[in-house]
Amino acid sequence: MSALISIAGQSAPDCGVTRKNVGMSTAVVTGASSGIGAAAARALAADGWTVICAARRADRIEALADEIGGRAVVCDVTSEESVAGLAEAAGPELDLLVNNAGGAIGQEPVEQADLGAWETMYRTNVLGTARVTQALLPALEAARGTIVFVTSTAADAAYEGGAGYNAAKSGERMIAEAMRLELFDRDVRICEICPGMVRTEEFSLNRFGGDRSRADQVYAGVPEPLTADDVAECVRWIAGLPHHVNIDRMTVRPRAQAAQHKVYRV
Ligand code: 8X3
Repeated sequence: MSALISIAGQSAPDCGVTRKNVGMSTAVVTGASSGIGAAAARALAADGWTVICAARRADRIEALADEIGGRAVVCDVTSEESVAGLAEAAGPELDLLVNNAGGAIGQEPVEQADLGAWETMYRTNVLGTARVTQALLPALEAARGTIVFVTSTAADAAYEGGAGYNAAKSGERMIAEAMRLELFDRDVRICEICPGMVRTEEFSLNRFGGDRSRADQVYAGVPEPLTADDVAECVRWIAGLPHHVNIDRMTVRPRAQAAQHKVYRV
């Protein structure tokens, strides 16, 4: 007989899907020092995961790990040595990898773009993600694990000034897409969450070199941009699904963003 849950005083049958029992399961979240990464670490910990919080800023991830009962591993995804240390810390079995490290730098048209910034975006979003994934794959396979790639709607369509970031996020998406094919007969879920406009403490500030007013303009008048917690909820939901359920790609935008360029502002 199916269990009953109560919604606003009414009883409704549950959906019949049994979420994973995550007791004793371990997750690595990269880019966990702020924004979506930190929020994902909190959401997973609240669901019972032991979370290894990985990022460059030791003070931030140590505070987060203390708060959620997880572990902090200082890791720079652009460094082989650093990522090898993360793999060692994760151990021989790992249930979940959330590839979140990365970000955007600049928003100049191609004509004027700083190609050094493009290199940095490629090194973090694409090569960093590939490096971490390579290093942790044996442990993920040993545990029948899941990889969640946090990409962006910037991988869906180009926009003015977006080319460098569009290319980096598209590159990251292709890692997920290729791996899902390459591993079709191996027991690792390959999932992607593709967020649209998310207002976090640092994303736009980093993009515009610390220029607060430019960063604020991105969200000006938008009734409710997504928050890091909104995206973290998607991570948590995917991670807890039964292992045979693979969410290939989940696109999540604020209600006010009907498409990349079509944003309702008051
Ligand atoms: C962020 C989305 O629209 O700034 O990943 O490219 S956007």
